Amino acid sequence: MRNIKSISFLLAVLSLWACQHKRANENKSNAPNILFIMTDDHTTQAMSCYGSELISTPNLDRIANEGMRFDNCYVTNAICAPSRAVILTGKHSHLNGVTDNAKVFDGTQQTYPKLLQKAGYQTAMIGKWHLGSSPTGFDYWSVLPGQGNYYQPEFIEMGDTITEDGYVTDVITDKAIKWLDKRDTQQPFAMVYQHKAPHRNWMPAPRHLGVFEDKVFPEPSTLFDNYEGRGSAAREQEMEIGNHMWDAWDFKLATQSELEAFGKNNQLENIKDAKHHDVAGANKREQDLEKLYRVYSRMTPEQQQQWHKAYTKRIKKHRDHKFNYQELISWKYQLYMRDYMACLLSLDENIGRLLQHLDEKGILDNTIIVYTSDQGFFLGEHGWFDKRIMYEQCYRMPLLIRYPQVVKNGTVSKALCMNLDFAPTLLDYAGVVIPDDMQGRSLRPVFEKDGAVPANWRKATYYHYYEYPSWHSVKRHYGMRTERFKLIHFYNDVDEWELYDLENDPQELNNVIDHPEYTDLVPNLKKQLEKLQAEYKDNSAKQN
Ligand code: SGN
Ligand code: CA
Repeated sequence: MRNIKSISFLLAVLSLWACQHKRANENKSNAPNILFIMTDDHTTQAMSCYGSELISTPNLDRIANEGMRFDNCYVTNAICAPSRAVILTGKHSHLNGVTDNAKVFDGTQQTYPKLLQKAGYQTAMIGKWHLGSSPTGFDYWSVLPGQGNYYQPEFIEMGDTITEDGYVTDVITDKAIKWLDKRDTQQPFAMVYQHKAPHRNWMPAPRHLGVFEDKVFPEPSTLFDNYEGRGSAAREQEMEIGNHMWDAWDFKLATQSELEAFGKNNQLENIKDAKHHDVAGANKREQDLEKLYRVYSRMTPEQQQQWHKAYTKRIKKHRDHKFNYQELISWKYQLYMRDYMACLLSLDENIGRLLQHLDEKGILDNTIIVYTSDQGFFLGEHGWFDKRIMYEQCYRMPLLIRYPQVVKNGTVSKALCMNLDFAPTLLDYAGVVIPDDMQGRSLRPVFEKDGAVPANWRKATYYHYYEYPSWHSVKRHYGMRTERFKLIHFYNDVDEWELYDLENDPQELNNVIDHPEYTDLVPNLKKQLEKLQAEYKDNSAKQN
């Protein structure tokens, strides 16, 4: 007995020594590892570390508590591909070429992963990419084609298309962990780990189907906004929960027999291809069912049963209850929230799983962990879903950074930041010279002041959105946000200015551009905006 005890003691000592020895050998350069986590359409209103009462996100909160939370980080162009291209290049859309989702990213241009790779980093890109061309600058890549699918997703892995069993958020994390375990531990790594969730049409993991069906989410105070006091852009958009969401696709209001009948009656070509059509008109229900059927048919029979079990109750209520117009909006808001939030549960779980893995490998603290989303999102504010318009909920990005060697834990910064700053920041800490043509700034001075705004920091962020006419009909606009004011110019088919005094009107309900008390201020702000355009070399509005 005694012998066994001393042998196990000896083994324990040996394995501890081996483990420490291995860690000491790891990553000989002092360069930190980089884990860049980005989700799609996740907004600060749905993160408990930003004060949300809609949902609890304990693993994201952990990154905030052990790092810095940025309260004023803004996107330069609030839509998927453009935001990703800005992050990779550190340059605004008009210079990197991806002004809207239809543009293809020119992968021959300079990106921060390429510069890291050149400096000896092992680089990987896993998950949602959405830039049209194949990833460049990565030793390993496995990306969703286009928007990707929630269930049994395809991946393009180093050029080959493969289909993986499972739920997309879990699969992306499995791939990330697998790559981390296989990499060469002598070199630092930079992993870009990007989720599809919680993008429309908000399909939760099988284990989270139905979890919020009995929950009532608090409504935002502007859910019934009538857009008075705003311009035509706010009135003419197509992103209202009440008018522009689809019963089957968005709210999952389709029965098992309806979906099965649809499958039997329609020989859909290439049924597993989740192509989305912009549809309207008399056969709207058919087209709505088709959209849902395409993603529903990807599920296993068991997953389909879980799906129906989860949605039966809401379908029945929707059919039996007589809603008036207002009640219908409130009801649809609840259905939207239930699925959006359920998608976040698997996201938070999986991010927790990845953090734990880094911890177990002993590399958590020498890894810079960034958490962000490609832009914010409307969760019923102004009656909307989606993004694109330069109002706070979608304009503001979540940004959490954990790197205990530099970033003091539990700190908060109000410094005005942009997604343009991510590349310079990561290069800076990797010890790589920041190229002069990158337009962002390293956040180093902010970290050095524990989040306080550095003396010579920028006074305004710059924005330019181009995708119009297109999905959701948000007009072209550019603008600027200072600590207190937001100035926006809608152009192309209109010529309208909006000014918001965020101190007096944080909900952006009153456009004060023509209010007498702001008359003196407006020309100065316009001048400041022109200066920003000159600084960023953006005269693209004049060409459109
Ligand atoms: C899809 C969605 C839109 C969404 C765009 C862009 N429609 O087209 O609602 O704005 O993606 O999103 S859907 O019916 O196909 O769900 S982005 O995040 O990729 O920019
Ligand atoms: Ca997005």
